[in-house]
Amino acid sequence: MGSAIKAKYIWMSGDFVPWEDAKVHVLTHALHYASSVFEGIRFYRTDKGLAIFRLRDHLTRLIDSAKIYRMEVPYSIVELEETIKALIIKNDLLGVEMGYIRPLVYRGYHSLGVNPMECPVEIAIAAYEWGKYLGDDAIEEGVDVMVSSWNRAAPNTFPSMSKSTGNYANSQLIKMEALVNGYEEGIALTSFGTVSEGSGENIFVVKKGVIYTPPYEACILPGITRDSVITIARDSGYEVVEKHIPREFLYIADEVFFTGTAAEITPIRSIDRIPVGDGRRGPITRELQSYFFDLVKGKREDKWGWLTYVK
Ligand code: PPE
Repeated sequence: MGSAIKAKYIWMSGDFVPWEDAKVHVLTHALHYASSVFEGIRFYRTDKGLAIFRLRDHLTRLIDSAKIYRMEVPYSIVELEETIKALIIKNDLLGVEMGYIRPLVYRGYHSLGVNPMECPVEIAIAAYEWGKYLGDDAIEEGVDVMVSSWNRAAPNTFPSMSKSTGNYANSQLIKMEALVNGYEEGIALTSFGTVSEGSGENIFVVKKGVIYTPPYEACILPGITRDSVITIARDSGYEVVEKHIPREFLYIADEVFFTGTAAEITPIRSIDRIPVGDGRRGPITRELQSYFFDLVKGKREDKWGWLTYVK
């Protein structure tokens, strides 16, 4: 078991609260009914100081996620941006290699019962040092994954375009099943049997030089890393196609990889014990990784204005 995450402060609806005091009442609505939405954002060390990756896009998605659940975030994007920068500085994170920001918008304590609308909308933001997601070697060596026996939620059930905590009950089933069976991660299918995404990652498949990824209608989270990789791949001259992917296409692919804020770009080296390609990270995956890591670490021109410097 890894050590618990920790930093100095957590920002809670306007105050910087010492880490160990950042608590909620046990009758907080979100704890009972998953009435909360969140974000995961990474920041990296660059030569020009710490840079947060696509901060504005993540905060926009946070507000959109909340809107779907009729929650109004009581702060503007600009206020949240400034708060996050201040939190990173207060937490003494300016010198770290990389870290993670976790904003959470949730229905707080007032009354119980399914109706959330009487409960106040609260917001908390954590920021802490954080390394790799799927193991230290995963970025180079790739991970072994299984196709989950759990599907992603069907359309018009749990909206996948909202990064709602409720969706992560399903993610936990996918993740636990994979781990207890000796895999690092699971790939979930849609209720129609096509490829959807990992428990916490989008998925890309490379075949004959063309890059495929499932569309929004495959009940995926509209990943910001996914969008970054599509943009980077097209900029590198690749054809990227968003279309439904049959399960068996995974087994005959040349390369498969996950994308996500936490997972970054992680190669998949086997699926259900069938090697992907020759069972190692492929050349296109490697090329996109190096473009992506150079960009987030400020070693490449920030063409699309994706970096927000903390200072
Ligand atoms: N799909 C799911 C289900 C998902 O949770 C994530 C992010 C993505 C796709 C990729 O989205 P993006 O980060 O915008 O590229 N998962 C977040 C939480 C992971 C966790 O274990 O918690 C993350 O990567 O921060």
